[in-house]
Amino acid sequence: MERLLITGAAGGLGRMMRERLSHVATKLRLSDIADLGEAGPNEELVQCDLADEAAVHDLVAGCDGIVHFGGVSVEDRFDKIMAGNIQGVYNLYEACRANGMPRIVFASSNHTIGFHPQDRHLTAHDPMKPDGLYGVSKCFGEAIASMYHSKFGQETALVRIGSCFPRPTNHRMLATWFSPDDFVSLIETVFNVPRLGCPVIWGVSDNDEMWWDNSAARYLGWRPKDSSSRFREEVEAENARPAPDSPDALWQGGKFTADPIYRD
Ligand code: NAI
Ligand code: 15L
Repeated sequence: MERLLITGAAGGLGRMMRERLSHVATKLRLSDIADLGEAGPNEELVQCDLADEAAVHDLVAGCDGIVHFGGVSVEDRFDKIMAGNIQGVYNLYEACRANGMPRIVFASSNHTIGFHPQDRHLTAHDPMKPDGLYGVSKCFGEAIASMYHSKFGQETALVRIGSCFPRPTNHRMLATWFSPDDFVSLIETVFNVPRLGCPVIWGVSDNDEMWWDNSAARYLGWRPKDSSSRFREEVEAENARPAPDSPDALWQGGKFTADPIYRD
């Protein structure tokens, strides 16, 4: 494709993906509210607050695909979540509707279903059970994507990311780890398949312990190749096993289930 927009490009995932996705498009348009550093040879940098509707319309104009990482990525005050993840996602979908409906990879989260217990195996059709306001905002993102698909045909991959970091660092992440390489191969698939639709895709590697069943998205032809198993010994040596009655051992969303409602 000619131009791929990556929002949230100054964040953890954005920084990991910036180089890894440079082959996907002739130009990468990288955006964040935060500083993005120096532009590389095929990069355009645009500082933009997702809550600013006019700025998001300009940001999306001329883009052929979008990887939407931008927004609040953990539990926080509602006003902050509302600006980035609710107003921001509405602005993004309206900007796409006005600009040829480029395909979107939406960085949803396991915290949409965090209050399901770890011994429950989930498919894409199981009910949401968000574990905080952050999780609720990702449910909103999935809902708006679904509505724009049904009403206008806007295609979005709703990737419920487990834990996408260079390596798993605790016991829960042995089940939730999504390797950056597997995420890149998923993004390549999303932009290459003839028909995407608006599937929920579990963003998880082929880990030994598996809570999520991706069969509803099998038509895409994507299969993860990595597994957290090669890190198991290190993770077990570095971390005590969580107590059986602790959030990290009970709930798929782990510690997020114990977060308060932040107000100040
Ligand atoms: P991050 O917090 O490191 O990056 C998010 C970026 O969004 C930041 O650079 C921040 O400045 C930017 N941002 C926040 N509010 C904004 C606004 N109003 N306007 C413009 N930019 C704004 O998070 P990370 O880990 O890179 O995650 C990226 C996306 O993936 C997030 O949407 C997160 O919810 C989602 N995700 C990440 C997971 C992971 O394992 N890293 C797991 C599940 C979901
Ligand atoms: C998320 O949704 C967060 O954005 C990320 O920072 C991790 O906490 C991840 O979930 C997780 O559950 O490990």
